[in-house]
Amino acid sequence: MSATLPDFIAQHLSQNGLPAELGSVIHTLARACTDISRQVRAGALGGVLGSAGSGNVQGEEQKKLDVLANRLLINALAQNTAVAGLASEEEDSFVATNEQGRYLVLFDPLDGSSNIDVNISIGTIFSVLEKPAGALNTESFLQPGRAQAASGYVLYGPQTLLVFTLGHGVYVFTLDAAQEFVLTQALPQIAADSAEFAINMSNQRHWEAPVQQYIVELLAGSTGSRGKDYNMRWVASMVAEVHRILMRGGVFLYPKDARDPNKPGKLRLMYEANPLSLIVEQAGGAACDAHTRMLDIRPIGLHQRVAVVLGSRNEVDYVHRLHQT
Ligand code: AHM
Ligand code: MG
Repeated sequence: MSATLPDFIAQHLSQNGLPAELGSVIHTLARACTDISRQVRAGALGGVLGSAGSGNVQGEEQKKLDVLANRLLINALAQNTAVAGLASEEEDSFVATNEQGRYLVLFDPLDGSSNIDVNISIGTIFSVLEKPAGALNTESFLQPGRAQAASGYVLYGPQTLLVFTLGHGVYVFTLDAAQEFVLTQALPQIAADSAEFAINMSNQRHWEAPVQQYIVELLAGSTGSRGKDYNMRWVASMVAEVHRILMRGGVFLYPKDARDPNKPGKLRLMYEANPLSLIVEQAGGAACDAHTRMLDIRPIGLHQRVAVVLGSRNEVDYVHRLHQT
């Protein structure tokens, strides 16, 4: 069980007939995230907290650590000849890197930005796609989540964890004192049923009727139609919510709401929803946008937003059914 990342990757690639370049992309991501972890842990001592004084393409305020993490990832990935191009939540458009590269990497450099300055878990989320033949353009990246060759995240919490899938189950690594990732859990499974939900309740009045109904049922607990009491959590770092669900089940919702008709959700399909949905599905859970299975959505834009419902299969299926009636 205590394999180091290089040992695990070598064995996992050969067992599953996967290309060495895919392993090298994971190594590069792991190394860059080790650097990010170091910066996160330094906090005020490293002068990395606070606002960067800039905005990203989506008009969101960038934190110093958002900018730093983005730079560390771009610099590391650009040096890997297996990476043809990358796309980041913090960049306006894609970045071409190595013409001969086989893979495209998409990432949210630091998810949970509002938690950076308050010492609450944040993370890096990544998605790896095969580059289609021909010239690299935005279209090259617009592949459904089902096509991901790998996805995962690094969670900077009480421990720094690397969690990823190469399409053959999910593996969890813990960063040790020598800054090496060591395998600490293989093939976690998300229970089909759960009694824990995560949603930002402050948006309640903006939700559509099926989500309103679902949450009313959960809040009614054992006195309502669901017949059991539910617990609620909201970290405001999706990466941390997904990790909790991976460890002990639950359902996470960031639903569509009525505030801005141009934004069918807050979260981003390519940098957040797809990579985390692949992790959830690989662990036996389910993910959708309330209507369509997340991994089947045909992307139309790099920064596309989407509604998200993911986690324990029976809860996600139930929310899906509520939207069909
Ligand atoms: P970010 O990528 O700018 O950090 O935004 C995404 C985050 C998610 O991690 C989290 O689920 C959500 O935004 C929290 O939103 P809210 O501010 O509504 O709690
Ligand atoms: Mg994010």
